[in-house]
Amino acid sequence: MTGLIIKAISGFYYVSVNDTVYECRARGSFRKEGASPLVGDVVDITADESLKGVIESIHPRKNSLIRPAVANLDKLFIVSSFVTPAPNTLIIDRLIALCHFYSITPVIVFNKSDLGDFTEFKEIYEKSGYKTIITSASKNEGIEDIKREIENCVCAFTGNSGVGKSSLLNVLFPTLNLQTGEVSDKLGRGRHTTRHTELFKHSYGGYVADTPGFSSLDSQLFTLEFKEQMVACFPDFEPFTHNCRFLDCAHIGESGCGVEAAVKAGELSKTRLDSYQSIFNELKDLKPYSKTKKR
Ligand SMILES: Nc1nc2c(ncn2[C@@H]2O[C@H](COP(=O)(O)OP(=O)(O)OP(=O)(O)O)[C@@H](O)[C@H]2O)c(=O)[nH]1
Ligand SMILES: [Mg+2]
Ligand SMILES: [Zn+2]
Repeated sequence: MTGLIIKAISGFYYVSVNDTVYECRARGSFRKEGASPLVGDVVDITADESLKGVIESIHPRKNSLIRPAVANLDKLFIVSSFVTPAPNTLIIDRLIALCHFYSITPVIVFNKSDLGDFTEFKEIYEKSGYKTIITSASKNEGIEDIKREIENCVCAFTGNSGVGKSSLLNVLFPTLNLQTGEVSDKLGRGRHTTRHTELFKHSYGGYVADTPGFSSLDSQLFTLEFKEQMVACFPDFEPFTHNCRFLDCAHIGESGCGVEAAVKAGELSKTRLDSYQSIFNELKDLKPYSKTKKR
């Protein structure tokens, strides 16, 4: 049988086959091959009447992310909230770059609009051509816009713990009844209420995943492949790179940089260039692995 992994908890994979869910173990060889199954994987399983089974093989993936740990995404909703925690453009921009790298469409969501004004943030991302939605899970704002975006695709909600990912999904699909958590500690950090990634089939054609929130930047951009494609992961720079004086301009402060000029002219947000330069600096010393063996 062929099914979709909708949840993975402590070595068990829950595989949905025509809406029947089988509790599966992965064949031992996956671990040896370093290719563990992921939520979102299409898999072939063998199972018995007790709805227990074994994952025999994983179909080729369109893409896969480490965090959130999910495969075959069409779209990623990058959720921030106005306060506790406040939007961090570097985190948002890293996630957007990752989306471009893996051919996932990013949608930028600013939640908790009942607590403040997101106009400034919305402008940054709309200027760069991204779909940007302002929502309030508490006041039911922007929910229709999210609905339109989740239609007919496999998508996931990601963002810091406490921004309201599960709350938004509960407003969209009240029957999910997902657990949500107070943001109460003094630093305004969420409590990591959602503990695992789970895909839900919904009535608008497709699947949506709630995922555990994170509390810091992660390092999944640290690859040589990403470094080589980095400029393509900032497609909003493209209209301006033609104006760079030097053909090999890296947009890190060279004279006559077209991207910097666009920022000065107000055509591109400074935060986008700041994020690019910050990622560039992180990756600049990354080199192909040396073949020299350790003694
Ligand atoms: N004022 C306000 N509070 C909200 C809104 N959306 C969510 N919250 C509150 O924010 C807190 C965190 O919400 P969750 O939905 O648990 O956040 P999460 O992003 O799922 O967090 P993790 O599961 O830890 O990653 C809860 O107390 C919610 O009631 C909103 O639009 N406005
Ligand atoms: Mg949650
Ligand atoms: Zn340049």
